[in-house]
Amino acid sequence: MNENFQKDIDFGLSATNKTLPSKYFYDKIGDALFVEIMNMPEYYLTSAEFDIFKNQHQQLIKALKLEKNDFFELVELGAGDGTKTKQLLKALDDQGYNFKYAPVDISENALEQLKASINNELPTVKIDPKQGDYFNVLGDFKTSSHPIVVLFLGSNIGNFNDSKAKEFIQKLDHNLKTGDKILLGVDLIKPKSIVLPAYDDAQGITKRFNLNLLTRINNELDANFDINTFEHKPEYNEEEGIARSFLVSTKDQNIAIKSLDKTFTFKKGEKIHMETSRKYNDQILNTILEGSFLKISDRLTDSQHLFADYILEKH
Ligand code: AVJ
Repeated sequence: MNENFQKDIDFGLSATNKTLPSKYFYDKIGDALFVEIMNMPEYYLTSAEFDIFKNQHQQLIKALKLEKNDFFELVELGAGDGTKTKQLLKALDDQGYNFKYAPVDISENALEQLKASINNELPTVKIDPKQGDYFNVLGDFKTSSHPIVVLFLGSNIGNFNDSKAKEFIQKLDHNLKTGDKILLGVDLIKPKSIVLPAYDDAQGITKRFNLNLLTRINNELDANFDINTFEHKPEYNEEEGIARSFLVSTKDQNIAIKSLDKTFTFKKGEKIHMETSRKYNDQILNTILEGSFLKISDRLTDSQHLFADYILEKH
């Protein structure tokens, strides 16, 4: 991990347009800040998707075309705390569906906590957590004889640029059988007046979330970023439907990263691209699905039409 981290940071800061991978936001402090983000009034994504799971779980079950007597597996990629998923698990369990829940997460700690809370709140639900990178576990369910439903919620796919998203979908496609489904949660393209505040909150939590990666580089790679000399600047382009977050250097400066034995030069006003948060509609999702055997079979949205959970079926 540390070797990849070091390599990725070096690569990103050496580029003409400096960039850092947002997947490294999530250390212990980053995880806690993301929980704060999900609870901010401006961050509509989490509550909108929760609204779908709470109020439309029956429609979800119907759209997934599940059979009560056929055992199936619900695999959740990047499960987190499972708040939304528990709504669906409870409904399936109450109605006597025959299934097991297999949450996949990088964090052993997150999985332990999720397992404990499921055992406590939904003691009759079978849970089989898998620790690891999404892609490493995908191969495991290729050989399964029972139907698979993959949950990839929370607009997590939004952090991929379109070519990475395509790559991800192709890999999923290759590992699924005909009839398997994906429940894909995405944020919908909408006006800037709604999207931008979600990434530029009044309390400055998202700013701390971004700056935390610089602190992480300071701590883990022995660097000397002064986080007071970087400003948080999110942008949103409504035509393309992409939000991007940047940190902007407020002065000319050199940053030394000792473990790399390198110095990086920043001009006043120079930006580091920190995160991409892509928003979707049917047309964009269809271009991502092109060339795969996955097709949109259904789509549920929250009452305010902010967020969508798509059901994709492998043909
Ligand atoms: C977890 C990728 C869905 O892009 O909206 C929240 C992460 N970044 N605020 C997003 C995030 C800043 C989030 N995702």
